[in-house]
Amino acid sequence: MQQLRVPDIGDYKNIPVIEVLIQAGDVVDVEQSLITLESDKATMDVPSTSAGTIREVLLKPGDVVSMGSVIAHIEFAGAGAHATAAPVAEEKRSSGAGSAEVAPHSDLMLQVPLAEANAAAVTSAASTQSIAVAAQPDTGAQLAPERSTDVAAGPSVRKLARELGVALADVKPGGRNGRVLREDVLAHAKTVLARPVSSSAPAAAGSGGLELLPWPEIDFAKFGPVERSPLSRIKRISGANLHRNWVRIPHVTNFDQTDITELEALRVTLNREAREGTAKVTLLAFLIKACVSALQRFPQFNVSLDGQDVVQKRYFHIGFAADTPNGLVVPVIRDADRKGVAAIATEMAELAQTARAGKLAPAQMQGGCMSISSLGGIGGTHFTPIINAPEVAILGVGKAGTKPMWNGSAFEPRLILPLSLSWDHRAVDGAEAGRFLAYLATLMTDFRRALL
Ligand code: CAO
Repeated sequence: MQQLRVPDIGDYKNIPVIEVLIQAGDVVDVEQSLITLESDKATMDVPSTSAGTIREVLLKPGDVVSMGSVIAHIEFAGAGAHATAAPVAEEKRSSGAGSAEVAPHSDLMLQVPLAEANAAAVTSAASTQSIAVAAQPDTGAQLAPERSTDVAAGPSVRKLARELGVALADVKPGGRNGRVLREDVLAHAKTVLARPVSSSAPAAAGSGGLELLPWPEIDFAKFGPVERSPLSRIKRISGANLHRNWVRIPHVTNFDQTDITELEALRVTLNREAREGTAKVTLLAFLIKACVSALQRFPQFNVSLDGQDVVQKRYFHIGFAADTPNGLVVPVIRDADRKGVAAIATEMAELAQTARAGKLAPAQMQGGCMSISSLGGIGGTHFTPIINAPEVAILGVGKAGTKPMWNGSAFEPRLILPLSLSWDHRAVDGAEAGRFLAYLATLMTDFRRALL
């Protein structure tokens, strides 16, 4: 029988134990967390330096400890089990009967300011989530569960939550001061697993969830010949993301139109005069530039929501939906504010080609501030594009057509481009969206304004 003690924890003394993660009878491994301590600056887990069976736990939440305090009595695992230097060190320690010969500071599993620990949890939670829905074409950390940064929990609890794919923010805390404990995470995971799951939609989360009927199971073959094949990988990934975005974002879509007669004339001239081998200047390249100007003028659209926080972006990366043989992808033009229309058109052509070859790297689809979905080359007027979270707006572009427009004294034929703007009503209001779209329309009619 040996003693497990609190190692060197720097200058800290009399630190409260906020969680005891073991009980008598538990079999622990080296590095397994025993207790969680919380000073005014940091939360830290104290890991075991030995493997074996816990015979007695000497601490409870609320006790205060310093270096050398005994945590528990452990009976070592059989000879050879987890043979590391740690048990030896432990033996020496106990034979020294309470001497200060304790594990080094680096034995602490984690010692970081709470904010950093939370940030790490958010990032990892994001990656867990993206595995759950397959890869995330865009967005990374912003897809993390909301409010995770506000949750009080020790590092080992965060680790457990990450491993189980549990969003800490969704867990009902059972500890003091709203602290989420290990048992809370396990109980939450059990409850979620026990819920009935419909084949088409995630289970309703708590009260107020979508209590949808199960997806109908139909034998289509009884109506006629059918073939069955799995969805493409891109469709599975984008489908899961689109579904989440559609369900979780309160979308509103505004419609407008803009007179692009002069711009189209300029575009045609530029392409006629273009040197051999240069990429065609496209309408979409102008639209990307116009979106940058609109984001600069209305920065409330260049944000992402992160729990109760608004992340204001100071960069201007614009995504564009590209139709590929395997499905929809959204490559991103980075720093579009620092690029000219011709450079953007060239980059777009390259990205679209890479996308169609199925060779886009994940980084080429990340970091967008807003996206554009253009169906103009195909047809249709207005539509309601789904916001590419964590962006808060997406521009839908329809097919331009010549329309009779009243100029104050007569009708004249003008080239009119239909525009749709879907926006997240949590981030922006209707009046702002109206102004954003009206400004964008004005720019497309007179692109000189983008210079202002
Ligand atoms: N109105 C009328 N014509 C348009 C137009 C518009 N809004 N936009 C483009 N066109 C015309 C162009 O003038 C061009 O004609 P010419 O060859 O005669 O010059 C033709 O359509 C092709 O356009 P383009 O080469 O400029 O390509 P693009 O910029 O329109 O599109 C890309 C590039 C990658 C966006 C497109 O190939 C694509 O994948 N579009 C589909 C996007 C999509 O799937 N959106 C839906 C997402 S939600 O499911």
